[in-house]
Amino acid sequence: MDADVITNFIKLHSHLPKTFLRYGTAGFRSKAEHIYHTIFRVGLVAVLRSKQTKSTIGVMITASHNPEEDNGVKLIDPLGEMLAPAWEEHATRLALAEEDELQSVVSDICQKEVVNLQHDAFIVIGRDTRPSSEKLAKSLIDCVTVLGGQYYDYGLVTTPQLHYMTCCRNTHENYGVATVEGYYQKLSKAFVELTKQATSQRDGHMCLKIDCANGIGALKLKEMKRYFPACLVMHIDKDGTKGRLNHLCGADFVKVHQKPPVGLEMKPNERCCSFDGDADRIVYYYNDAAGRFHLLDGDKIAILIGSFLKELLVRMGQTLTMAVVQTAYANGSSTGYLEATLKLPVCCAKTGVKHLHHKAKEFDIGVYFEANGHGTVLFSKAAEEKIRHQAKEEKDNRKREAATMFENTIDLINQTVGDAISDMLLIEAILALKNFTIQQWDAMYTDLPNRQLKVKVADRRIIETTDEERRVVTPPKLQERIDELTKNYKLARAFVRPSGTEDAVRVYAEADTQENADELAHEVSLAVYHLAGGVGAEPMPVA
Ligand code: NG1
Ligand code: ZN
Repeated sequence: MDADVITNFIKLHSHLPKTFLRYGTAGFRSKAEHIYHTIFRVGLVAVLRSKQTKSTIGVMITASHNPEEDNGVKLIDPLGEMLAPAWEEHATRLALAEEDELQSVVSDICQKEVVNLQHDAFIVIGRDTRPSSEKLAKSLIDCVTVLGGQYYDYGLVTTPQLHYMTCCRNTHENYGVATVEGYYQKLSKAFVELTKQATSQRDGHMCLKIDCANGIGALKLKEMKRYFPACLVMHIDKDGTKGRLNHLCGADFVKVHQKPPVGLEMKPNERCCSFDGDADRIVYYYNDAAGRFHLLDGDKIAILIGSFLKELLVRMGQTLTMAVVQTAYANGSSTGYLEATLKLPVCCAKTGVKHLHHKAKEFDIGVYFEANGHGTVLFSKAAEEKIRHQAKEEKDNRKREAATMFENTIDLINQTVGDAISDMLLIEAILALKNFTIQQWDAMYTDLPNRQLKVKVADRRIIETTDEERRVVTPPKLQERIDELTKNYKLARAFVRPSGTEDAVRVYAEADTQENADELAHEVSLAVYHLAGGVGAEPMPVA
């Protein structure tokens, strides 16, 4: 990249206010007005990464479940995965570099990463429905063009759709056709094939109300509707025609507040689910006949999918390795159920999908879900080949049928990243095949009551953790205090960690009753406030 290119590149954005954002768990994320400068630097990172990998790189503009006035930008690696850790650091360096340092930072990265600047660069771009996203996408296109790269703009797509497109383009469309239609066709075909044997379809069991968080999920589900069989009845709610994005609705709201989206009408026992703002998370829920709210979060989803896959493997007579990857936020009951009842190995990873994804790759079949509903299943290449071979060649009818179902399940899953649409279809298919109601699914095990809180501190980085974030190392007295508090409650567990996406420390507690979980979470919040430099008012007790 010669001096002229860099000069033209700087001209494009030097007038914009500079901000000091770092590439975190969710890429760069902040108030939208802080992203305008950063987007240019992201364009530069994308071009360099594309030249280095000789592959298409994705750039998604979204702030997911965060408020509408926020925005963010995230890079997608060639196989649809999160950006490699070394490049997260390069991205931060390039985002923070002063104009007069840029050339030397670029040269340094090119040297370290062996980037041949003569190679072509190709970037695919996608954005969510935030008002600021369109302008950011335009800036990104200007940037890629000035840097001599080529691009394709997918416009409004869900985050997982752009991950899928990136993977398709880099696998010669082995993974699927790199268009939105290709995505709809692949998923709907797999869904129709998989549910062929389900008897419950005829009883109207595949009837679902969907809160789309007033986001992109609504647009895409409406487009996709004509690809589905008539037996799948979807009522799309919170479609963006009235409310604001993620405001009092969406998967994050439902999970954190443990209540339905405000204004969503729910009949007793009606099956409902919520997407988040960019449709990469999903949680299910219902109100029972007594009006009590039941949440089926990422843990319950992992168990439904894990048990289904395990049953198929047994029927197929296959002995592939399989595990479920969770985080510290997984409900203790879910971990117990996986280990004791389903006899599935469980691993704990740090918060953030890249950690879970990485761990899940160690197995032939790796099911991973964050409790907040972000997750998917990964299949090793060898496992996939074995299963596809058995579906074709197996002589035993029962075994072949199971292998065919497994094959369709693989095609229904978006292996690149958690995908609300794909997860929803898989869950609906499994419920139909098992002839399960949402109540029966919920009854597989009972969650321990739990509570999540946030505490503001002067500098959240003073909290350092170990053991996959389950224990605090600094400040030194904090873990001791958490242990003392936890001892006072039955079946209790609590931990704290600095958020990777917000300026806050997150507190999690679970215990035998909701009152006890609330009390413990409040006490631990106070400990954080006093021992880790809390700012503002003391945390309030929770109702
Ligand atoms: P932080 O802010 O680091 O807790 C949140 C979620 C993560 C992940 C990221 C990315 C919780 C407790 N944390 O991270 O699981 O989804 O956002 O969006 O849900
Ligand atoms: Zn999201």
